[in-house]
Amino acid sequence: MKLILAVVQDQDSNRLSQALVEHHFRATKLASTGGFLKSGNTTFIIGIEDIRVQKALDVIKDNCQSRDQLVAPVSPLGGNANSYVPYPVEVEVGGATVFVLPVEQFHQF
Ligand code: 2BA
Ligand code: 2BA
Repeated sequence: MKLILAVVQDQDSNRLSQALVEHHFRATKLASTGGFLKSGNTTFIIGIEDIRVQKALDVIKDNCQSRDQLVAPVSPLGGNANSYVPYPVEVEVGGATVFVLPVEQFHQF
């Protein structure tokens, strides 16, 4: 068994939820926050048999898209003035950042 952790953009989370249900995958959604942009994203936890991992990855890939996002400048107050960028910078936020971990045990009580 494997555990898939997928960090996706909030805009894609409902579509991905529906697609996972349609394909009979079980999942849990957590509200999360990106460390860099400090804005909301969604983390899916999907416990799954090894043989179905690739299909789940395909579903994630098909339902999540990358987007460019502007990062507003942050005042250097209390921070490092040398790294201060006074204008918005565009970053590409990926469709999904996915980790696949081995599961040692799975219980449902
Ligand atoms: P939910 O996804 O809201 O599912 C609630 C209950 O609905 C499940 O109870 C199960 O009885 C049923 N269910 C869910 N998905 C189904 C499906 N594709 N086909 C048929 N029935 C389905 P539990 O199995 O006790 O799960 C309780 C909660 O634990 C789930 O809430 C989900 O948040 C989490 N969970 C369960 N299995 C998971 C897994 N393999 N990976 C990640 N999270 C899981
Ligand atoms: P955030 O940390 O808010 O990052 C959003 C986007 O900003 C990233 O997109 C990347 O393009 C850029 N970025 C992040 N950290 C950066 C840095 N130190 N320097 C320059 N640019 C940076 P993605 O890479 O597609 O990541 C989207 C979200 O996925 C991240 O949101 C984070 O929540 C999660 N994530 C990405 N890589 C991760 C990792 N290795 N471990 C845990 N979570 C990760």
